Amino acid sequence: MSAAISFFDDDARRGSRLDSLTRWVAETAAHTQPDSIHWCDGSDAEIAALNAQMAKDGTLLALNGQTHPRSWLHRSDPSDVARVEHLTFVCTRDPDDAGPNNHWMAPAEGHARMDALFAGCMRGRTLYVIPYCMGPIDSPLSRCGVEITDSPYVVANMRLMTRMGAAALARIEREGRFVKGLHSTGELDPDRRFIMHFPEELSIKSFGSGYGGNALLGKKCHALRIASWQAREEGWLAEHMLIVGIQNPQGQTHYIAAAFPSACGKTNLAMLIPPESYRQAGWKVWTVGDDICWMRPGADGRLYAINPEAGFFGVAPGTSEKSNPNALTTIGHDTIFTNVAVTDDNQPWWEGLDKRVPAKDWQGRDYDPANGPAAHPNSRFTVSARQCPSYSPHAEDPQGVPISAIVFGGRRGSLVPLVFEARNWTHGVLVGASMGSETTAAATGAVGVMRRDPMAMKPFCGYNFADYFAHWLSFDQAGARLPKIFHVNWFRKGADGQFLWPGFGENLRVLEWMIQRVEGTAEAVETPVGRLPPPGAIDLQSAGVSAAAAEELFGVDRPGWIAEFREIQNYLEDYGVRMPDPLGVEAARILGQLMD
Ligand code: OXD
Ligand code: MN
Repeated sequence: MSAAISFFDDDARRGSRLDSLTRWVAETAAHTQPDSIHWCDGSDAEIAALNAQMAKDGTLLALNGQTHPRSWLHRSDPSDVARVEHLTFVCTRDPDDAGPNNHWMAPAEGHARMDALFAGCMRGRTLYVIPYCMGPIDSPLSRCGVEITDSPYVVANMRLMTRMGAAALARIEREGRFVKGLHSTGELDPDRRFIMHFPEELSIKSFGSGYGGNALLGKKCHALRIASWQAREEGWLAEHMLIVGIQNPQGQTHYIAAAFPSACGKTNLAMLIPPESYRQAGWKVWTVGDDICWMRPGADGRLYAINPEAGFFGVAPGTSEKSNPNALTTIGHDTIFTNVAVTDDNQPWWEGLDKRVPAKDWQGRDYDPANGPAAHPNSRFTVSARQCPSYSPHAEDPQGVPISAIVFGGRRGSLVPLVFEARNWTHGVLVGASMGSETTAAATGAVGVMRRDPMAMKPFCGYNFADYFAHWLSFDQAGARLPKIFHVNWFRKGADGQFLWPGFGENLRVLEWMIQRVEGTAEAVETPVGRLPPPGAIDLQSAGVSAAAAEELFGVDRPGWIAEFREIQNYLEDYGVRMPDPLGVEAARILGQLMD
């Protein structure tokens, strides 16, 4: 399938708006020395040939074709299973533009380091050129990019995760502007691994990893880090949020955008199945996206959102008939599984799926519990969003869907109530900016450590958080009809270490209260930290929550919150003069009320 440098020979392309693309590809090829170049058109024939090649060389292992038609297992290098935040850099001329929330390197140094790694790295390999569009191909909110990679696994994943191929190339030709992403798996050596972003040049260089978040450059690198920069320049928001439509029995749908750190249930919430009584009453849930949301004010002052992705790169462990039946149906065919275990009849398996005992673990060893979990805790599935039974009929609307509510949520074992509403936009921005969460397996490093993860963007904001919060505040303008902002905590634990809230489908009870607040039909109780649902506003009994648990879930522990707000103040102050004053003023106001 390789060969074909024909694109360069095509005189029709010369002098077109693709000139800069063809020049970049030629320069990259001269530098990386691939054996051949392949321009991806996104066709069925192309992916069939690529899959056959990967099956032959062992990159992909065919799964049970009866139970999982056209699905594959990929086992990554055991040292390459998650995002590497300590090796991820934002390279801006002024270090303050990257901010204390990013690792920084001067652009010239970043390029020099990366260029040294890339020199000759594609010898013996094919260089793939992947033109892609983040967002519906005909949406004015979408943005295009081109990834150059030497990994066919990346090509196969990008085909599921983005609108990739001929149509994207045509849009790039029309617009002339695109994000440049250069990727090589290199030798998969953790000591020769870097993910560098150059937002001022709209470019990315990633070397030494084949893991999704490091290698599928359309996702975290483009759609969050570079896009957040582009969004500030152009007046929109690029966020680490799912988008879900909640249809009430009257047939009205409210769209909610919700930010949670990685591996905190975004996919589950995006595909929620209503509790039985809600289903009978006529509630429906529609999935627009499970990870990334691009939002822009529309002519009517509301925020309109698209999901820039075309697929799901979801965490497998914990996905089951109970937790997320929609996801299980979605991944029933045409799916790439990465680092899951397999059963003796070659079906994909992970912890939390069911009671079967796997035959091989994620490294292909005979399963032995002494070696740890059978599936890697950050094992993933990659699948087209169109296979999702709850995929919204409006998910591909070019103008996006109007957002009624924004939800921020962290993984907090204590203190933070199940839900509260922010008083206004500024308070809501503070709620997002001060979000804390316990770390998960989605990134390398310790798991379960509480850290500030503002708007769930700590690993993903491509510029200084202080400027980012100022950008968020700037949306509060005359004529704006902004969504209400809420905070949730599905992960609160009791003294016995057990979760107090059942989560999953039951979360709809909380979303219902939010929607009623948006519609002006539900009450709320004012507290210093925000507005809480009054007793009885959420049917906790039907969710199986005891009165004692309810008291904990909605309690406001003043000494605990005073300590929390002191920490928040210190956190904001760490950003120095760039931190917008309204957030400090709001935090001081709340602290004052807590101490009254
Ligand atoms: C992801 C992540 O892959 O956040 O979505 O790590
Ligand atoms: Mn994510």
